[in-house]
Amino acid sequence: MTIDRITLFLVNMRLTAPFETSFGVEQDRQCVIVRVDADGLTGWGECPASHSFGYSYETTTTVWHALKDFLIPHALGKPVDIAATFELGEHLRGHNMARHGLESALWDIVAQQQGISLSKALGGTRDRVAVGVSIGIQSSAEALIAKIESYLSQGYGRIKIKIKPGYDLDIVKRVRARFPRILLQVDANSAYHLPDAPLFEAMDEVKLLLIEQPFGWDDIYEHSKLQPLLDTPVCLDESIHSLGHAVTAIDLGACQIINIKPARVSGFTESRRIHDLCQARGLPVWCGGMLETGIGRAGNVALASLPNFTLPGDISASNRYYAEDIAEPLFALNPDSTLTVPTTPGLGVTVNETALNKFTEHQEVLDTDTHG
Ligand code: OSB
Ligand code: MG
Repeated sequence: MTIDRITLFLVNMRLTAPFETSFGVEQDRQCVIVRVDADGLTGWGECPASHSFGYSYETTTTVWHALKDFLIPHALGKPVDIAATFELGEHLRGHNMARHGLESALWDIVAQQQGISLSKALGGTRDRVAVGVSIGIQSSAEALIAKIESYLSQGYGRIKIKIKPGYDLDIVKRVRARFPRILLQVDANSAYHLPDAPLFEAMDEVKLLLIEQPFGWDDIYEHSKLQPLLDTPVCLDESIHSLGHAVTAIDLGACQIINIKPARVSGFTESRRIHDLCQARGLPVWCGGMLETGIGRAGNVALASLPNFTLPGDISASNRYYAEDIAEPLFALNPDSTLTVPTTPGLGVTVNETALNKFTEHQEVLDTDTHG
């Protein structure tokens, strides 16, 4: 394809409630939306970085820089495909969320050109994907239990709770005592270190589905020392940025499950490679979330339709995040705790440009005139 024009949107959308993790609290969610116009078609992607550091070193500012000053000038006005864009992105040595935003928009266009859904284009095999809900840190155990009750009554069949030092074993035990049979998992977002291993050994009795990213955001070694001490599977999120990291983690026995977020690993191309590796090595994967708008959510749903995504994803219904979204139709929870995979060509959602403009703080058009 030949890209004529790329438009970047700095978007700010208010979450229906603040979302607190071990690295901070967020209510006004910034992201960068990428619109690509090529061969008479329009594709969309989302870079779910935040206004500030926390989950990773990427922010909306670094994403903008990587896209505007490097990726986009090299992509405009000459024939490009997804493989070439992936190779180009490798030169960045990181900035995976920026890469993902552009790559997603290209996948959207390629699937439209083939007249198939993104799910089909990626090799998806399911028409519905199992999902759960990720619940931020609450003010008390009672407040957390009330939230869980509310999400269970909405039909969510898997609950993930965020933990941090001082809000961990005791809270998790109280939740388990109140809900003895639910599918329950925890996410520490890198808040602990190896000397905290006894805390996680004590969690074995709580019968969690998995413990997500207990140790450093870039650590694999300490996790490899923890996993053998536990019956509960360790799941890596922050530490896995590439296929190479996944190979290292599996070879070292650092985890038994991997959370794949396309934005964290540079896009759908690398996501699929990690998916295939895990399938061959016997590890289940699931699709994580980054509080995406309907654009990023559609991509996550498509990815989660691949066969080895056998655990419920952090891809909740649109109304769990935003009162008003920028893409339609909204994703709604089915009674069996699934979301339906779109079947129309491409991402399968339509961007509501009125809503997009309303939430856009800044926008910039880059085209072959500016980057001839
Ligand atoms: O660690 O999975 C995480 C949200 C923002 C950043 C990191 C994480 C999360 C979530 C929410 O857990 C997942 C979602 O529902 O989008
Ligand atoms: Mg996580």
